[in-house]
Order: sequence, then C-alpha cells, then structure tokens
Amino acid sequence: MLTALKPQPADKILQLIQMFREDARADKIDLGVGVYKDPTGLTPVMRAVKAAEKRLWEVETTKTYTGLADEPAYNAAMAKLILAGAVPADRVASVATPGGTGAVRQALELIRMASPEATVWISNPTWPNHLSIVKYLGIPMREYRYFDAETGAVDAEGMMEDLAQVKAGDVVLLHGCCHNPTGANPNPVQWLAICESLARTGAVPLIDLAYQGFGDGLEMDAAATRLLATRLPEVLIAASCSKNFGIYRERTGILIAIGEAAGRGTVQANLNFLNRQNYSFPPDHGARLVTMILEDETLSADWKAELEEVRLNMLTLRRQLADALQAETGSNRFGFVAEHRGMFSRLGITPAEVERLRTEHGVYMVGDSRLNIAGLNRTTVPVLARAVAKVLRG
Ligand code: PLP
Ligand code: TYF
Repeated sequence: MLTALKPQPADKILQLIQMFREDARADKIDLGVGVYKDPTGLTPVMRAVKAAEKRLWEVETTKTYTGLADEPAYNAAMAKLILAGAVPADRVASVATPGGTGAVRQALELIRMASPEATVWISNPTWPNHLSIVKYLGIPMREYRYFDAETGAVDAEGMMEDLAQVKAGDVVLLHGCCHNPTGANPNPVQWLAICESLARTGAVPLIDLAYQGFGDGLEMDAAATRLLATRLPEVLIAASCSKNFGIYRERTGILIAIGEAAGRGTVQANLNFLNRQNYSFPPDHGARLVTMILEDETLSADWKAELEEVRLNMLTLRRQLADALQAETGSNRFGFVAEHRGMFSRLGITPAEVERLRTEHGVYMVGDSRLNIAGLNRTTVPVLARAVAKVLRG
C-alpha cells in the first residue's frame, strides 16, 4: 500500500531552512522562513512567556484532558484580544487549534461541511499553505488580484473588480494584517470598500490573522477584522499566537466563527466535532500561557512592551533597508519596503536574481523574492542592499 504513494512537493519556505543550514559560508544571511529574530539573530522566548511558564509549573495541578474546544478562559481571552468586544459574545463560537495552520484547516473543513459548493477566493499571491490546504480538501477555489508588482502596493482596483464577481455564500480569504508574502496591506479606506463589497455580494470573509501586533500595533492590526466582524452577518477568523507570543512550536491558535446568536450552539457543536475528528483535544500548553498573560495585568503589560519592541525593530529595519537600497541602486524602486508592514516584503526581483543572491552572496530568500525583514540587522542591511544592487546590474 505505502508503495503506491507519490512523492510530494516540498514546502519551498521550509526547504530554505535546510539549504541555509548546509551552507558553510560564515557571512550567509537567512531571510527565508517567517520567524522573528532579534538584532543578535536569536528567536527569544518572550519575558512574559517565561514568567507564565514558571508560574504554570507552580500552580498546575493536573494535565487531564481539557474540553474539546480547550478551556473557555483561553477562548474568551483570545476573543477579547482580537475583537475587543466588537461583537456580542452570544454570536461568537470558537475552538482552540494547533497553531494558525490548524485554525485555517478547521475553518476550511467547516466551510466544506456547511456549503460544499462554496468557492474560496484567495489573494494572488498568498501564503502557500492556503493554496495547498484548499486544494487538498477539494474545495472550489479562485484567485483575486491583490498585489501591484510595479508599485509594491495593493492592486486595489483589480482586487475590487475581482471581489465584485464573488457569489453569495462564497468565502473570501483575507489576511487581517501584514499580508504574507507581499507585505502590502489595504489602507482603512480600502478595507471599508472591501467590507462594503462583501456585504453587497453576500460573501463570507475568512480572516487569517497571524501577525496581530507586528504591523501597526495590536489594536490597529485588528481594526480590519473588527470592522468586518461588526458589519457582516458571518465572519470566520483563523488566528495564530505563534508570532506575537513567540510560541511557534507550542502550536497555539484559535478559530472563531461569528454568526447569528440563535445558531451559535450548532456552530460551536460543529467546531467541537471537527476538533474531535482531527485530534480530539487541541494542544493546551501554549494556550494556557497565552491565557495567563492576557488575564494578568503585569504580564500583559510586559508582553505588550516586548511585542512593541519587536514591531518597532522591524519598522526601523524597513526604513534602513529602503534607504540603503535607494543609495545603492540609485532608484526609489524599493521605497515600498518602508511602507509595507509585518515580517515580509516582496522585493519584486526575478527568480534568477533571487538565485544569484543565494549562490553568489549567501542571501537566502523565498524564490518569489519574499524576504523576512526580521532576518536582518544593522550590519546586514547594507550588505543585502549592495548584493541586490550588484545582482540587478547583471
Ligand atoms: N497564516 C499565515 C498567513 C502565516 O504566515 C502563518 C505562519 O506563520 C500562519 C497562518 C500560521 O502559523 P502557525 O501555524 O505557525 O501558527
Ligand atoms: O510564511 C512563513 O514563513 C511562516 C512560517 O508550512 C511557515 O508562515 C512557513 C511554512 C509553513 C508553516 C509556517
């Protein structure tokens, strides 16, 4: 039986990790996988997470099973972090999931159960796992235009034209903030237009919120999600704690489904059912840490302060990189790097140029020229800018 299996394409992002490890050059630069690194190149455990872990060890008296949807306190704390009371609690159903990926997967399974004929619309481009999970589940899929490679900004006109074709009951997968891989995000006026378009067509947004706090701050990064949740009858949110709590390997996420209050019980029962089909109980350790941090004023303040340092560090790097690229290339073609938000920017250079950056300069980025801003520091920014300029000169 096993011999009948076909080879699977590797995840191009995760493949880079291995290639980088095997590169013996001392001055190699890793701008591949989306993991935050501090200026010394480390991905630290956040202070509040360490403190919560210590406290948890002291107070935890059992590791018996949680509820199917995890402990209600986690779901309540996350709903507060993301929605800040924008929607009445009796409209909100939710389950803890293994990371944001698990939330996306459960959301898509829920969609398929509720409406097998619904088409899921995804941005072109998007995070590769969106594509592969939608395909794997056999869900009808279409792309909407999103990125203007010329300007490095959102192709608002193309996006709105495509969204106008969405049918009632279709699902539009949106990145709540910090679009992966482009770094380009709709502004508040554009978000309003997106919201109005969804209201007009009767489409349901599935919001992937994997970087709350990495773009313009915890509140601003949730603003679009809150807008849609307030204005539209049904909204799905797949959120991740991997980045903003720095707990990647704990696998902590949540799927929130907002609908009519009268149907909440059935939605919740279906979310619980899906958890049970896939893994019974979601991982709890990360969820517990997040709950402890969000419920404790001191821990919460420290977490927010550290998250803000992380965000500002990436913003500073963006400014430095945009300036260095301008100085080295003599063009402001890369000015958008400073306007983008989150961990990523798509530089808009060719796959061949990306390849040369890797082979000739030891700079690793994804083949579509997505780079992880947090992989840089003050020393490597000018190195990267010089390498890009050199490669562009041919
Ligand atoms: N969605 C997007 C757009 C992402 O970039 C990521 C990766 O960080 C995730 C979801 C989910 O991440 P995780 O499953 O590690 O929480
Ligand atoms: O896009 C990234 O780099 C992050 C991390 O299968 C990631 O979202 C990459 C691939 C993957 C899971 C997470």
